[in-house]
Amino acid sequence: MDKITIEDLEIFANHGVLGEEKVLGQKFLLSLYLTLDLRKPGLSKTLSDTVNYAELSDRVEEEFQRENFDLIETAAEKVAEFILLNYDLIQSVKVILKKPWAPVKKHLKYVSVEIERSWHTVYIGLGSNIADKSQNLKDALKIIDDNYLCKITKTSNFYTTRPVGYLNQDNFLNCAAEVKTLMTPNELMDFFLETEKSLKRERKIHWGPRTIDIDILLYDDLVTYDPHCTIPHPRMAERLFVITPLCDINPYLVHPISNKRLINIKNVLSKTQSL
Ligand code: PH2
Ligand code: MG
Ligand code: MG
Repeated sequence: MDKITIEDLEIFANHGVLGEEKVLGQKFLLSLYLTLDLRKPGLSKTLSDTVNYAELSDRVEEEFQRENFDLIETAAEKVAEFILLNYDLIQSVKVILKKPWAPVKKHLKYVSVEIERSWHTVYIGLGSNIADKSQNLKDALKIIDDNYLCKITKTSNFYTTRPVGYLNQDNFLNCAAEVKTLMTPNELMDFFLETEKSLKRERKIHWGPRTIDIDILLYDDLVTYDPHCTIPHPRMAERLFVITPLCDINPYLVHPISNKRLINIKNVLSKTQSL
């Protein structure tokens, strides 16, 4: 991917664990590696098709000086987040923050931290079979979209589906959504568990009735084997109530383990299952 680079931007600021650092301030060198598509502005010759590096440098400097942090880790994290939240064209950013006058009782060139942050594309599955099912799905989608680290970019139709697994319960209403997020898989998982709780989800019967269930199905091309946060969702490819709404959003998505397109998975499942 194309990049705009700003290297060793000099900023005077007051980050540091020691009181003296907060009072006196010191020099920081900030390097930014911004990933974005430069083909369009390259051909259109138009500034609004790219990021104005002069304007970005000014705003980043202002943001960097706005608050004083103990850790350069925090200062770097805030810069990455500021850039990704304020510049839609930027997909990812590497931040290197150097502190050449770090209070270490030795000669050194600098102390630095380096982080890389980016937007992630996540597909989620939602289900409800208690009370106002449609309202529950809408409430959950709204809570997710209202979180500043998440944007819902696509939503599927809502489908009435027969219960799978534990059969002695009401029909479900299921849907899926595409989410752009800055959260890690574990942060997203915690956020969804909290959202389920806030919508009065109670866990009594495994696979039993619920006001809302929010599952992470896919997170970029990631494959994890963490039992608390398994991605892709281990049972997604066996369930028509998951695959059908996902196909509304993008039928050509490829499952990163089987390497099969969702539409092919759906066609095979449809031979033995119905919603
Ligand atoms: N969720 C389950 C178990 N069974 N059946 C349908 N139709 N829809 C669901 O969302 C569902 C289910 C566990 O998450
Ligand atoms: Mg589920
Ligand atoms: Mg769940």
